Amino acid sequence: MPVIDPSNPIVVLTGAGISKESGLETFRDADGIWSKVRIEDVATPEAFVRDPARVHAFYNARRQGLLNANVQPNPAHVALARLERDWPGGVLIVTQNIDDLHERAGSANLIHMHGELLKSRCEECGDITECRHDLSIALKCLSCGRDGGLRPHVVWFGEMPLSMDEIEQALARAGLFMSIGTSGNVYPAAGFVEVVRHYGRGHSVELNLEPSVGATSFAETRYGPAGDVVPAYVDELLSAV
Ligand code: BJW
Repeated sequence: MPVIDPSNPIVVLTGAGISKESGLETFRDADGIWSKVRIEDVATPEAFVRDPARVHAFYNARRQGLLNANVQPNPAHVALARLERDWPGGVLIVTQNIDDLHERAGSANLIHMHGELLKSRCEECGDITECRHDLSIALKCLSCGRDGGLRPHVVWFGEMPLSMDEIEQALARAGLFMSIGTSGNVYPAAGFVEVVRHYGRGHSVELNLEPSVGATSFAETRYGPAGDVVPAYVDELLSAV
C-alpha cells in the first residue's frame, strides 16, 4: 500500500460479499440468489407490473431474513465504521447492498445507491417510509391513502441508481477508492474505479474473495474473506494517521 495522505477523503464501494459472513446471500456466487430466481422475474420494473405478488414475496422473504437475530454486522462492517470515525479526511461508504448492516455497525456517512430493504416507496405519491413488515398489493399508502402502489424502496435493472451526482463528486475528490465484496458485473458501480482513474487523484484497491470482472483496473488487490482482509487493510491505513 502506498502512503495515503490522511487529509484526503476515502470512498468505499461495498457489495454483497461484505455481508456474506453476516449470513446474507450474494447474487452471483454458485449458491447465490441469481442461481435460484431469475432477475427478469423479481428485479425489474416489468416484473413488478406483471406479477407484483411474486416480487413482494421475494423481498418479503429477504426482509424477514435480514431481521433474523442471527444476522449481525461482521468485522468488515465494524472496521469501516472505525475508519470513518478515525480517518481525518473523511470516509463515504457507497453501498450497493440494501441491508442495514453498515448502519448497525456505526457508519453514518453512507449512500444506499440501490435502495434499502427496510423502506417502502409509494409509486403514486413517492412517499418513502420505514418498513419492517411484509408488503402486499392490498396495502394502502399511509401518506396519500391510495392502495396497490407500495413497492420495496430498491433499484431494479433499468432504473436509475440513487444519489449519482453526489457519488460522482466524491469519486472525483477521493484520495483512495476501496471496492469491497462486489463482482463488478453491475453498472454504474462497476465503472467507479474508471471514474477515479479518470480524475487521476486517487489510489484504488480491490478487497474481495476473488478477482472481480474489473480487477485489472485497480492499482492494488487483496483477496480473502472480507472479515479478514478489510480489518487488516483498515489497520494499515490508520497506522499512518
Ligand atoms: C466475498 C465474500 C466474502 C463472496 N468476502 N467477498 C446491457 C443491457 C442492459 C442493461 C445494461 C447493460 N449494460 C449495462 C446495463 C445497466 C445495468 C447493468 O449493469 N446490467 C448488467 C447486468 C450488464 N444496470 C442498471 O440497470 C442500473 N441502472 C442503470 O444503469 O441506470 C442507468 C444509468 C445511466 C447513467 C448513469 C447511471 C445510471 C441499475 C442496477 C440495479 C441493480 N439491482 C440489484 C438488485 C436490486 C437490489 C436487491 O434486490 O438487492 O442490485 S442486482 C444485484 O447486483 C444487486 C446488487 O447490488 C448488484 C451488485 O451485486 P454485487 O454486490 O456485486 O454481488 P455479486 O453477488 O455479484 O458479487 C459478490 C462478490 O463478493 C463476488 O465477487 C464474491 O467473490 C465476493 N464474496 N463472499 C469478500 N466472504
